Amino acid sequence: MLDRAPLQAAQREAFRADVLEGLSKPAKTLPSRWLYDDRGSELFEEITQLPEYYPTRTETAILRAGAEAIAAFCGPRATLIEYGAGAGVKTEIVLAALDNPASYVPVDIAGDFLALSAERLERRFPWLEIRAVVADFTDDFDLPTDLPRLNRRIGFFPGSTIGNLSPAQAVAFLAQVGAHVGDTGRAVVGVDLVKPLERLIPAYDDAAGVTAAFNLNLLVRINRELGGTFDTARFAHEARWSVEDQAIEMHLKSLGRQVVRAAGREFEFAEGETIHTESSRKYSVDTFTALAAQAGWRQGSVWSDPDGLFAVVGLERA
Ligand code: AVI
Repeated sequence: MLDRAPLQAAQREAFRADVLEGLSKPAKTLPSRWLYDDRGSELFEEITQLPEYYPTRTETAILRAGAEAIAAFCGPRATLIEYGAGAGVKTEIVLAALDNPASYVPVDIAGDFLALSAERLERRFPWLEIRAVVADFTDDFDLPTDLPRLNRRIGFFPGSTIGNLSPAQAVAFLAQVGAHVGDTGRAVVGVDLVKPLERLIPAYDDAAGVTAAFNLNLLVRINRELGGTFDTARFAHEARWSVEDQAIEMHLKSLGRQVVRAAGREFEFAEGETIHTESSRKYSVDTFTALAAQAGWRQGSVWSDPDGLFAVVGLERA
């Protein structure tokens, strides 16, 4: 069994540093990756099942309907590298459709989760070589050096998580995918498309309050891991549209004036002041392609749903 203690200690330190920095800014903010502790990951799973949250079911339907064409785009004997691994059903759809894939390389920071999903896939595809990599895919990291060299590599990034990165982070990430897959490689990326706010806002502020619980859980995590004194009843979840960034922003709004301790410091909140906890950028196929072009990619094929809610974009090296 791998010793995860050093990684966990480093994570805790990074969390502390981000909380101290983010809550000290004039416009308070926290990086969205901290939303995903065990409870946060469970709540996100619940979000994906909500009637208002269209992205997961729409992307899954696109992958199902386009499986053959996507497999043809990837080509035979491909090595599939999935960033943020183990989305489960989506991975299975693609792996089952690929023509005799050489190997599957899931990359995820959550080592235990990665091991579990790799085991499950091993049972489903016993003939497939699976090489799990524990890494934060938004950081620089190397793939195992002994992966098959001659096969075409495909970077697979479903889920529209690309939207949770800033444009600069997204370009850096796509450039790293390009370095991983090489000149002959390709990428398949899930992109959530711009659409009317009547559809977007409820997807991030659902009637059952699951997204609110997901957002507020960040305060619970700060209380538990960094000795915080947040009273979750004194903050409210808010989902708003930023015209400038073309993004849904999640905020935690202070319901009154208050002082909260966290990570050994005190932070003052005015009534109505917010912590910005996540941006979920929405693209058109063209604005996404323009972004990918900055990282050395050009548009290959695009698969979408009849209502144009979501796109799965196949990228080729420019
Ligand atoms: C993981 N990511 C693509 C989700 C999104 O839609 O931006 C995270 C999420 N936040 C609130 N609901 C879902």
